[in-house]
Amino acid sequence: MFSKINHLGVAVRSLEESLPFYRDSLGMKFSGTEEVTSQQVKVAFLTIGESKIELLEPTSPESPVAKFLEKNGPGVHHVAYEVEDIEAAIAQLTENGTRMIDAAPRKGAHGALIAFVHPKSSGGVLTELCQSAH
Ligand code: CMX
Repeated sequence: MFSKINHLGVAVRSLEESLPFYRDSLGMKFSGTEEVTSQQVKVAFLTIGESKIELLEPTSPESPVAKFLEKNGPGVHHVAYEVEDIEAAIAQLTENGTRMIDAAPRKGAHGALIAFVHPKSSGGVLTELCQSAH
């Protein structure tokens, strides 16, 4: 059901200030920015080999990422797993007693369908299910 890690999400105060470390110092490939209005974030994706990092900058003080930054400061925010069928993955996790933040998929960056598991149900790690657009 879970085929691989799709990306790691990193909360930042400013994409512009955070990009040079990943793009220039680590040499990751920067594939542009996108605003995800449903999540109140602006994201930048960087890739190295098959691995991706998603930098997340809040676009509103109500954004989950703004609240995270206020409490913890910048840092790793979530782990996203690739799933082939997100509805089936949500159904299976719910059946197993896992607490979902999203009972139904939402639209994420790059046209993917996403849904979050509550960190209280996943050992304190905010966990995202991600069904990539093909
Ligand atoms: N990782 C781990 N724990 C987290 C967390 C995170 N990223 N964000 C919040 N928590 C913890 C808090 O520390 C808190 O724990 P304690 O009760 O032990 O203090 C608990 O979750 C509840 O947090 P809260 O601040 O009281 O509640 P919030 O209103 O901030 O909601 C959460 C928390 C996880 C439900 C909310 O952030 C959410 O719905 N997240 C999913 C959506 C999201 O993060 N979107 C941004 C990324 C979008 C994208 O990738 O496109």
